[in-house]
Amino acid sequence: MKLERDTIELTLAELGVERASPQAAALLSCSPIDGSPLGAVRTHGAAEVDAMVETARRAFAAWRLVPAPRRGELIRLYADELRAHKEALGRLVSLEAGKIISEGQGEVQEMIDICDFAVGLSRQLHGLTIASERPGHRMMETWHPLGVVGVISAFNFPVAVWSWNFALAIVCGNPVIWKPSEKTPLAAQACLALFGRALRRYGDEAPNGLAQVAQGGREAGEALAGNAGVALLSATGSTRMGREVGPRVAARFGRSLLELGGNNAVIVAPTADLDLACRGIVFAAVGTCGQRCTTTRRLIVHADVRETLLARLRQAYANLPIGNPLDPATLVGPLIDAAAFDAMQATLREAVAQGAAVHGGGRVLQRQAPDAYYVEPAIAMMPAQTDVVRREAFAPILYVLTYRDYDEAIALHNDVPHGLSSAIFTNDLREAESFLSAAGSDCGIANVNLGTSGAEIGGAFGGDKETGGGRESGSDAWKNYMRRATNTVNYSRRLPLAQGVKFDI
Ligand code: UN1
Repeated sequence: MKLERDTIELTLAELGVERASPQAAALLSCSPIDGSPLGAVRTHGAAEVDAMVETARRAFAAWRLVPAPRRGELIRLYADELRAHKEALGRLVSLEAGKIISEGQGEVQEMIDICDFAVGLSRQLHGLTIASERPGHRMMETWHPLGVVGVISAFNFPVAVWSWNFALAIVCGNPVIWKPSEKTPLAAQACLALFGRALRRYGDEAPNGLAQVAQGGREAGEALAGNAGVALLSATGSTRMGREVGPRVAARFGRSLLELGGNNAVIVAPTADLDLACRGIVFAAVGTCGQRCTTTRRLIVHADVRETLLARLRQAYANLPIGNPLDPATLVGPLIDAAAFDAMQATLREAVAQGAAVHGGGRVLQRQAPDAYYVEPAIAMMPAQTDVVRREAFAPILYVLTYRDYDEAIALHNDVPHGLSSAIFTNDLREAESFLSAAGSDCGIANVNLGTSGAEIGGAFGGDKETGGGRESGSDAWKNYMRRATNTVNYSRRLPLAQGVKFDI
């Protein structure tokens, strides 16, 4: 398996991606498809990130005064660029992150969807009018732009997750500085280049510095977290990363929006439609090679349907087309890199030590692609929810646990540190409603009769506990990017005090 240079060069040229000169301090991007280099970008040190914050602060002073619907127009133009170059940007996502073509395209579609959502929102940044207890007074709530927004994103959604933040931040009046994953720097350059085209069409109402990209590793991320000029830092990645970033931002009373790990489970009840369950589980467990934060990692199946469901799952797993993600017939592409492969193997060894019977999990296509890491997704039958099951492993490993009564299933379900996504397959109304109730799933996303991954942008995305508590994308997530002012206006000729306090002078 070898990538054609032409595919790479034409894709980057269409998107207008500039690569670093060989003498610059550079970060090399390699494709997980065959390990070959795609190109390098210049990295940015802490001082440069600080300079970006200064530029963004100046941009903020101007951009916050542009009426929100006009700000929306810029995002509308950006969505035009994304529509025109969806194919190429999706291909770049596949080349750089190893996603299958349809998921790479889907990621760009997710960007277009959030842009459309943000354009509509730009006319709906509504506040409330509140009944005042004082005569001749009116109270209201106003939402103002917040300030510079920093975004740290992960390799597995190299463009969509940034765009959730970016599109909303821009219509809310805020410039954005983006620190993409070190593993997917070119996708970020492409997004920036396409935004540059939208800016040129928009004209000079937009200040310089609305979108900037800080490439590099820890240093760039730490600089964003530590700089008091960054009003909101939205960070997607591991819980370990969140533990470092969150307190650093909190120490300077900045705002953070954390979207960290997940250990998502599917419960399959005795009344479940097993065809539906099988399809929902396989997509969510092996899609993106198990590298979504919403990947199904645990299956909690009722004893009565366990054997039937497992037979179907094994059959589906045995027929999975694993290989080059650019081939439209492929469903499972490669892991991101060697470290991901090693971590998966170490996790499987640990699972065996804790009593697992493991099917699959081994490396495949090694001869065809010696510098890439293709694996058979694994199913691990567990005797109990042991330590290894309670940890998030970013690989296609599906742990199987068995239950007999519904309460036991819910207890197992919630007994992990994370709280991102969850699902139940059942045709029993009581179980379905109970799963969605306060006593049911403790996750930010809870579904009935569909899998844990592949959320639409219209809902709020995120979860609680060690997932970090942030909510991005749809619903009222825009409020993260604005500050709220409570305003009271006295239109009377008296000055009555609240709470009936008397203070006559
Ligand atoms: C992520 O894995 O970080 O719901 C985001 C999903 C996608 C987003 C996942 N829409 O699976």
